[in-house]
Amino acid sequence: MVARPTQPIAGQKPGTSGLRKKVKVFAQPNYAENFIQTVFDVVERPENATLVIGGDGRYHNRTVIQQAIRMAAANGYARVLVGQGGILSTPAASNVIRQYGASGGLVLSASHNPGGPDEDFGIKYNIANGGPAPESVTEAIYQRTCEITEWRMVEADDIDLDTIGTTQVGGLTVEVIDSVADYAALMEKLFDFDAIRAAVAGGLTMSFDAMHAVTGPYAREILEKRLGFAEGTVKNGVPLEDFGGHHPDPNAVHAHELFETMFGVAAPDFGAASDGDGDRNLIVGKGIFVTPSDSLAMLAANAHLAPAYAGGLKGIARSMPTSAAADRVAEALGIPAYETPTGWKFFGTLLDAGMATICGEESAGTGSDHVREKDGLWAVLLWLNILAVRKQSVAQIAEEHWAKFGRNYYARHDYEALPTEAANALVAELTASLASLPGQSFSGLTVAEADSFGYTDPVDGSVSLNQGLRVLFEGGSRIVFRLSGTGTEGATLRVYLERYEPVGGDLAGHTPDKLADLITAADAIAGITRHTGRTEPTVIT
Ligand code: VG1
Ligand code: CO
Repeated sequence: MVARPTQPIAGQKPGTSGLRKKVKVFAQPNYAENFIQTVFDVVERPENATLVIGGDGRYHNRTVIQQAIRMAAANGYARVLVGQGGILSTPAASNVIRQYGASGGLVLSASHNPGGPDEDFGIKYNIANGGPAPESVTEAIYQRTCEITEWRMVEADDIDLDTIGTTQVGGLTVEVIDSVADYAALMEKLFDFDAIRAAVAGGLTMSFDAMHAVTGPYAREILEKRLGFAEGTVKNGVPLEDFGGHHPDPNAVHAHELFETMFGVAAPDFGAASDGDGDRNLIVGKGIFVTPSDSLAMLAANAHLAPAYAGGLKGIARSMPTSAAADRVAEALGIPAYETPTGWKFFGTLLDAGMATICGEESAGTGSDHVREKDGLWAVLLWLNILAVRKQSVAQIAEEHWAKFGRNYYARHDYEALPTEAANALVAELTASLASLPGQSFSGLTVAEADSFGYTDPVDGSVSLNQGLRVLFEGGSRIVFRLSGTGTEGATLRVYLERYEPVGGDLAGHTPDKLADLITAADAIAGITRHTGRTEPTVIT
């Protein structure tokens, strides 16, 4: 064992989902090592603990995995489970942690951020329940990064990550495991694969864009091999270190080919995509985009059609900026609805306590109590299970849903790569004006309430303040403003726009038209152009 002296490195504070920085930052001497040592220093683990390691295959993944193995060997772990080729999707890593009783896992990913030598890398720690470390743990990690004086490793060669099998690294047993097998087996337990296979045999077609990211091998195995979709159903199925030069972010901008397919003449019945680390899902039917907030509501309303959820749901949880569509389903089902801050880490306590079964975020994240992460392919398979049982199109299912519950027109406008000072000034000024907003009107909309969202976890009582600024209008429309916690360049302002159209109203409208007054109001309320000089968002999702 060798101990390497080091010094604290500023800025190693985990954000919404782990520590994300440019590869060039991570590749600096001691950068990844300091962070990993810090994790090993502060997290709870028994003697002889098992650690799971895997990533989304992006550039720098293998380097950090080899170093993490040498460090785990010097830090008292008994066993490391690592995905073959260094690959584990985020939901698969969550499953492996749970299934093998690991004390936690290192998930190496910057998710939907681009990859490559000049792009992004990330490290996230998940705890023994398989979920992202809660704020108490990430805060302890951060404090420790400010005090660290040495990190430890054993002197050992790189192991062969590509061959399944067991290697000794000092006293540590390293097992390279199949990245896909356990996850695919879990999916077979949750869903009615026979029904989906029958639908495929009967002509159901789909297109899945893996975006050259981690879901390629999972989607090929499950969709093409086990469910019988035609070869070629999975597009961009080979994980690449730079995702083919694209952003592995499943939205209309970065997955535009899928949109063109699904809105084209030869569209298959169902279209989907996932992100860099496989925890997000994009759902597009023939000629219809399903917003993630609507998808959450529709999945919750139909989940009983899949075997794992046939007994009903215990509750539905959504992040605060996610539309209230899921709340209406919860109300109809007579189960509780929870509203949490942004980020999957806030769902863990509710899932562990059996208070919620299905959770979702407007950012294309949906999942259930089968793991403790959002799960892109899980959402795709639940949709397929529902399509197979209901024998209707996505459009029919959506229309019937809106006819029953009303429709929450919804969009998110992102202003990316803003100067940090401008974004902070906008937030500070808006925060100061919140108290004066109620009663004022903007583009014909009157503010009913305005606040800064704070959350008290109903299970452990922990409090998280300043989780987004909410402006609620009379009649149920809403604008939320918050700054992203996952970016690596400047600041990103997210503006979430929502308007509720009740049953009997205009349910077949065009979203931009329906939100036009809110878009104008957002600028009037927050001074977006005044602070940032921007007149248009960079991305609309
Ligand atoms: C974004 C999303 C949030 C999601 C997070 C991690 O965070 O808004 O809903 O949980 O990314 O997703 P932020 O702070 O940038 O808004 V992933 O798939 O990038 O790990
Ligand atoms: Co992700």
